[in-house]
Amino acid sequence: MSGEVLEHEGLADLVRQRPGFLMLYKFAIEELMTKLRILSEEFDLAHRHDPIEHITSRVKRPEAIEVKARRRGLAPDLAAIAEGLDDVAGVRVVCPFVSDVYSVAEMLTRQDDVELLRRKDYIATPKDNGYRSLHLIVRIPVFLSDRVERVKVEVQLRTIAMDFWATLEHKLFYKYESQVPTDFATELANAAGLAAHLDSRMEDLHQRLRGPVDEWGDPANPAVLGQGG
Ligand code: 0O2
Repeated sequence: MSGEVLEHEGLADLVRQRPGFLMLYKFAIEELMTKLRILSEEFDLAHRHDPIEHITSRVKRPEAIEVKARRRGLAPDLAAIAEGLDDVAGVRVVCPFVSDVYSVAEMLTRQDDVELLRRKDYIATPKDNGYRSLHLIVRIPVFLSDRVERVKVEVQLRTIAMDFWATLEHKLFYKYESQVPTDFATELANAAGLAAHLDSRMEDLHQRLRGPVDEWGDPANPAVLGQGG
């Protein structure tokens, strides 16, 4: 067993022994979920379309933090984890249409207290296996009794079709220990292509049904879909 592995053994225990550490990430998730719920409800009221289908979140388990810290070669302490791991807090936003993914990302990151640290667009440039999603690493303030902490959260935004593919791929192969056999990898990439095709057809229908929109994104002709009044 290498020295590095020995050093990291017990990191999960250290995380567990400091409940305040993971609690900060839980609070950051709650703040972000509130922002997203407000965007969802208000956009729906203003534009008669809810851009968010559902939201899930998780705080990374101490064991998973230990494994990732080791893999990243981080020092086995809490400050190094806070600095070096971007996804201790994770929020996943599932949207109906691809255009919603980008609108939600835009509405979220233009808020004054949301600092965008990194943006990875796996929709514009899918991963080799076919994975598509928009990833944002943001930092948001968490107001505590005696101080303000700025906490990182990974936000994954994707459509229902992207989520379907990613969830099943995660079950089947993600973190598969050995190399995924070529024929399976090809099947997976083809399935991701089908999901992308489905997204583009549904987006097309969505745009056609909405008809022309004014500068606020509202239907220029409110009679479309009986949206008058
Ligand atoms: P889990 O189990 O979902 O928490 P990393 O891979 O994290 O070392 P980076 O640059 O942070 O490096 O990764 P990236 O590419 O931004 O991916 C972060 C997260 O996106 C992953 O977290 C997954 O949740 C998701 N993801 C990325 N690639 C794939 C993929 O090919 N398939 C699926 N299903 N999900 C993916 P974790 O911690 O790796 O996994």
